[in-house]
Amino acid sequence: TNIELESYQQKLIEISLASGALKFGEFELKSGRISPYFFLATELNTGKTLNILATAYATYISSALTTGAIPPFDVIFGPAYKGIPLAASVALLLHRDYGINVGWAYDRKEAKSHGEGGILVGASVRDNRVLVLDDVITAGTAIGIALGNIENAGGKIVGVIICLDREEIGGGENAVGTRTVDQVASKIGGPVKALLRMRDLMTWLSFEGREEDLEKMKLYWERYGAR
Ligand code: OMP
Repeated sequence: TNIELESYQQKLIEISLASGALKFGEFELKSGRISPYFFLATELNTGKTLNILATAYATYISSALTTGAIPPFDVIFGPAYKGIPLAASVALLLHRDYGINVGWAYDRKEAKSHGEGGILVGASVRDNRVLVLDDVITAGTAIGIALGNIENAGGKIVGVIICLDREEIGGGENAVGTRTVDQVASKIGGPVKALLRMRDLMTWLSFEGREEDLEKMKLYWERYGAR
């Protein structure tokens, strides 16, 4: 085992590689950047792999609550679509394994014009403290939509937990040189934490002796990494 990584991190990296959720190669990102790696959380799509992913979130969250790394919250929120099963399964594990009972909620991509209406579903966020779970933050576009939806519904976002922080500088004219996660953190006035960061993947590659992949990661870091 690699002593620089927590055991849930190590497990998550290994199951992600084995299931094809984490790949090294050449990939075009939403932002247009060409990346030497890609993480696709939806490839963790069996009971076994979802268990490892959701357990990693729940383990991190319960310990971060204890240390004060994240503030207490009332509702776990998973942005559509990929965040929805995450919010549900992590809420379940927090209760089952740690006795922490919180609500869970998500947004729709399109507002419903009939029935219950509205864009948010599940536990009410109004006047509640909301912890947002998501898969990946690169340039911060995807998460921004969910944050807006929660605020419009009267929720107080107290933090964001993502699976992978690509540790890139944000996009946009005024954002040059700032870490995307820091931009999000200052917007919500709370912590943005990750189960894995790009540097953890590099630690793992180095430990495994995968020099070629590591070299490409370093080049990408030089160009887009938040130093
Ligand atoms: P931003 O909206 O630029 O922050 O990118 C985040 C989104 O990009 C995620 O919600 C994914 O849809 C996608 N993505 C990944 O899933 N994994 C990656 O490794 C990189 C990206 C990406 O395109 O940046």
